[in-house]
Amino acid sequence: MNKAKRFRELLNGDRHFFLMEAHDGLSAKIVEEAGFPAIWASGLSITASLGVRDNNEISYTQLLDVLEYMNDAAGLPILVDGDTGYGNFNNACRLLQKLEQMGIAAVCIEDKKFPKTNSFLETKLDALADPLEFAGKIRAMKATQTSPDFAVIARLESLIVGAGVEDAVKRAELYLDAGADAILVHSKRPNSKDIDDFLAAFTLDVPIFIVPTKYYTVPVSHLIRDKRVRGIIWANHNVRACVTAMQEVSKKIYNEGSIASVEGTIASVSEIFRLQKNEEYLEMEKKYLPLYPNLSAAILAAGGPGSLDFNKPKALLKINGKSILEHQLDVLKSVGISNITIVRGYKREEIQASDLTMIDNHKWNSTNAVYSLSLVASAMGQPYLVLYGDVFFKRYLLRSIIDYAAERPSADVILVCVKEDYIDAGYSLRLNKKMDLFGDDSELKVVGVCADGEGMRDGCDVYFSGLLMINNHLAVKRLLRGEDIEGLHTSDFMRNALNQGLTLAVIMSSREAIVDVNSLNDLMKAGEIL
Ligand code: SPV
Ligand code: MG
Repeated sequence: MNKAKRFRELLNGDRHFFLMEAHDGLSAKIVEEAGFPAIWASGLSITASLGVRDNNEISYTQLLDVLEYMNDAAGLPILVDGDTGYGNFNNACRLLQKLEQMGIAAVCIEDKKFPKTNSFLETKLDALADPLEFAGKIRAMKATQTSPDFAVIARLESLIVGAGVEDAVKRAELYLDAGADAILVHSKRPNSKDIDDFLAAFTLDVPIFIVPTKYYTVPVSHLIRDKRVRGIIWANHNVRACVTAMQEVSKKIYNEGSIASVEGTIASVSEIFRLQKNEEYLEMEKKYLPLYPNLSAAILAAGGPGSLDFNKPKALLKINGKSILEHQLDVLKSVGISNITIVRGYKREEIQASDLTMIDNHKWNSTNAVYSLSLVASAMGQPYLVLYGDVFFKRYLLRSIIDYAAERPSADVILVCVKEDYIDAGYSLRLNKKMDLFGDDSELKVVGVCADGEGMRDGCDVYFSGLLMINNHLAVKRLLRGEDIEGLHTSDFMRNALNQGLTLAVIMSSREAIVDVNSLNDLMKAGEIL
């Protein structure tokens, strides 16, 4: 439901409601969080917060600028203090058009001459607008609005300038006849006599707004005895609260030459971030910002279908309608990685992509993934990710491994590992320490490579998943230059790396986040990861 409609429902409801003053985006949001159903965009407060007088010193476009922030920051309908409409009927119509376009719910205009003065400073009888001219302004505004719900509220200043209740009633009737949706009757007395007298003399059954700034001691229960009293405006209390708080804190900091004693008495910086919806930004960043545009990745997709009864490279195996390779490319591209190399082998002509680099492993039938990796390594001039062609994983794992690599340049290679030997790889990796109960994997590294069943130590052995990051690309390039490279398995590569003094850091993942597809069962698991 749009804001004008929501305001219209409040107006037509059978209960009074409170409008709280706001003067900028932040205060509008605070009013909303406090629970109010609507906002009063006070002219006094907005001008004060801008450091000028409430004498039409700002233009209507400057008012619109402030309102745009307020309307964006809060989901509440806003009743705008439109002063006298910023000129004659024509200016008031232009104001209304712009407010409506912006999604503002309602405007209140007061029957004074332009330029106006704040009601609590006004004493001159001739400050009042000609009633017929003001009625014409309302008629023009109501004829201008395009939605039926936008509300125009006519504000009576008769009691402010001492023109009396009779004048106020006559004007109210005129303005309602011109199409006003409600009346605001203003008073600066410290008691409710003006309001009580007006309500007694005025007989039409329309919604009435009041502003009890000066008669704040009168209980609300008294003010709402007349069921027509619909909107009660707390008109300036947020700007006044700000002034007191800012004066106190500025004085204290100045006097003490320190901020130490005020910290803890004022909103925390994180509260400011919360009000600014920083969380929302972080979520959007995750979705839309290319995080790692300069990073490269290699996909080792030379292998055949393995034990799976399938006549294509395993990377082309489909999960939920898309091949493993397509899923891998999607996830890489979603974090901004577009510099991607694919090592092809078995049925290499079936793997095509014009925007990616292809390297062919012609010896795919007699070599292992390490040989494919060596072909990539010789071409790489910076750190890079490596995805075995059959590994399937959640996107956050990429971020974990990349961020880990950036934070720890001393980690030469980073391996994503799992606790379970579901891969049946024939080897396990022995870690420097036992995983604790909470899975803290900071500073985990490989200290040995064990053949299967070779004296497993409880909690110290893990399995490589098929996702790794080569952080020290130069050292790995050297390591993969050996003559025996064609016969090496992944476990040999790791042993050699340890022998050369490289650090193989480990990030642990659960099986719910990464699957190496070797069987139909794995295929089903991979489908669940999506
Ligand atoms: C305002 O809040 O700007 C008002 C109400 O117009 S008053 O200040 O009481 O005139
Ligand atoms: Mg005002």
